[in-house]
Amino acid sequence: MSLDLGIIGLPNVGKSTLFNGLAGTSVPCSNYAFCTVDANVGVVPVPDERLVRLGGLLEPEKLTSTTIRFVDIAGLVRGASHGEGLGNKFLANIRDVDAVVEVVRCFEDPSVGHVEGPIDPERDIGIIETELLLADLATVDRNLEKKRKDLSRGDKEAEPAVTALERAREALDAGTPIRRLEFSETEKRELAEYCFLTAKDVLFVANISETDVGDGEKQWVERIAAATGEPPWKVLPLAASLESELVGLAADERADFLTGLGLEEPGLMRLVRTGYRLLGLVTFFTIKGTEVRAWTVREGTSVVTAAGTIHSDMEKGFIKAEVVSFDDLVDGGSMHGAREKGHVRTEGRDNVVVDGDVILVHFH
Ligand SMILES: Nc1nc2c(ncn2[C@@H]2O[C@H](COP(=O)(O)OP(=O)(O)OP(=O)(O)O)[C@@H](O)[C@H]2O)c(=O)[nH]1
Ligand SMILES: [Mg+2]
Repeated sequence: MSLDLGIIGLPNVGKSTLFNGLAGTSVPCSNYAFCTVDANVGVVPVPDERLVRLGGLLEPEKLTSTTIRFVDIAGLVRGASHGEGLGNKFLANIRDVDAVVEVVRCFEDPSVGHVEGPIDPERDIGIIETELLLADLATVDRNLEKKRKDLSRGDKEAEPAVTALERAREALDAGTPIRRLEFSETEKRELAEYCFLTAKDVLFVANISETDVGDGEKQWVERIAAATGEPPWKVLPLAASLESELVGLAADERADFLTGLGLEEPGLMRLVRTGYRLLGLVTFFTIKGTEVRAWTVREGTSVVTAAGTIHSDMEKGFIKAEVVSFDDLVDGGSMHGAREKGHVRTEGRDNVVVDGDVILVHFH
């Protein structure tokens, strides 16, 4: 799998600016609301120090990163569900993402208008939450009606869907995002097809002023965490305008630029780390012929399922896997060296993949 993130927020909060900073692109960003109409999609390699180390150690011809996909959509406004602004049809562009990145404007800039007036993260978060709740409510109503009809026509199979949708409706009506509910496995299966927006995990990006980088970040993180009831680690303070300036720089200039700002790494790295933590993702590596490659799976994935993400034949014909941790491979200096030191384990199909595992799959 590749991590798939949808970027949302009010107009003019810096979504496209952030997208450019993350995806290394230059889609239009400008000081007027609804600059973005059609969604921008960017796929970027996930930076991983370990992959670079493996490259140095094993000298493969090809190093392939795992990827992350960003979708930047139009700004949502109060009343979007009733057709205000661009409406909310474009939310369909992010129905199938793994998680949502909500950009909250925390930068003051009189030259960049805010659709609601003064800077007020709490108000903005409330507006977006309401619009997402209403979008989901519309989805529930459309489908609940259909399923109820099926049920009344004697289609017993519609029953679990009706029950699950009724529970979702009750929560949405009370202003509760679907992700806060506990569902049975059956209910989860029934609801999965509707791709509810409020069911998705959310990572908040506080788009702060350049002058708030460092000491000024904390206040924004605390405010957003308090307003959302989420733990502070789910709020990432970033200055989108600085991130987008990084894009045009060469690697050494980039390092100087970051150091000058007192930053250790680009926002992309921090966002990847938070995104992986949010979704419980881990990275494993494969060495095949002349290629060393990184892959992403959910925590708790068995090695046979992980093999399936590489190729379905590997899952079907799975025999066994040779597994060595990244540190042990580095210690051995090569696969051969790691074997000699007894670092390489032979594992069966149910072995759980751990972050940093280097895996060699044997299959028919
Ligand atoms: N001062 C300052 N300006 C910023 C920052 N981030 C974005 N901007 C400016 O704000 C304006 C809007 O930025 P966009 O990235 O287009 O905003 P958006 O959220 O994509 O807006 P829509 O596509 O209209 O929904 C642009 O003029 C940006 O240069 C920031 O961190 N600081
Ligand atoms: Mg935009």
